[in-house]
Amino acid sequence: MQDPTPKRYTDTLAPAAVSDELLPVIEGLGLLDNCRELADRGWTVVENVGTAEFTAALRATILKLSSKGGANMLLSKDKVFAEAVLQPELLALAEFSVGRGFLLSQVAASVRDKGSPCIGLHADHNWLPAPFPEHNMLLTACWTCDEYSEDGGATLIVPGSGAQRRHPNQQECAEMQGAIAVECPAGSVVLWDGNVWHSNYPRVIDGQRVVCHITYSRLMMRPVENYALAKTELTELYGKRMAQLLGDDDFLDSPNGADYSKLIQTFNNAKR
Ligand SMILES: O=C(O)CCC(=O)C(=O)O
Repeated sequence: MQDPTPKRYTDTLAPAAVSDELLPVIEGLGLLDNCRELADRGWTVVENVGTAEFTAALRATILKLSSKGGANMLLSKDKVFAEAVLQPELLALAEFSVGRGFLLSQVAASVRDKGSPCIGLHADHNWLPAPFPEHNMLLTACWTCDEYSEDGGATLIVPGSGAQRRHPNQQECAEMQGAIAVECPAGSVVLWDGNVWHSNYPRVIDGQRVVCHITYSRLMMRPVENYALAKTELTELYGKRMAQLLGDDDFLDSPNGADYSKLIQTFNNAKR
């Protein structure tokens, strides 16, 4: 008879380790080197994810849904996004990086024309206080629908920055010393952990750089109890501090996609 009590771990898998259960999946997909790169330098590129037709469909759908340089809250807007977030390569690398039972955090898109502004140097652990933990909390996967080149406005990375386990300061943001462009063909997925300092280059050539930005997060720090259905009533009854307790004071978990009006406030709150 099967033991009805599930095995309970008392240890924690080391940040760079691949679990016994995940290893055959990673090996089967040929992603062992990508795991090593994520662990050692904090970023990696997987080329030829999905088919060229899929990437073309993703690009066309993003362009259809985007306004003012992008779109967010995309998962339920077209099946192409569900297919993207469920790609076996992405799921395997997300489990490696942010742990079994990881969550989808965001499905957004950017469309960058010639002259589009740069996003600015940052680490995606932006709502975590420094020093960042040893285990990664947030994995970003950028599906490139166009070739990534420096002139084309590719993502830039500061190699070695992740080891500092902190946010870049204002001088580092201005200087971006040692930054390199991530160069890869359309149909690649560029992944980085929450520690790596990154931004993007200005696009100086014609045409558009279209990218689907997917983030996965570790499962922890969600509230134990979910008051989403009672939130409006509780906030009306008890006011602003209740709104904060129920997550209305930050840009996370917003019903219409990331609420960028609260972005700076969120990042500041996380550091105080
Ligand atoms: O658009 C890019 O190249 C960088 C995007 C980025 O910084 C992010 O998704 O955190």
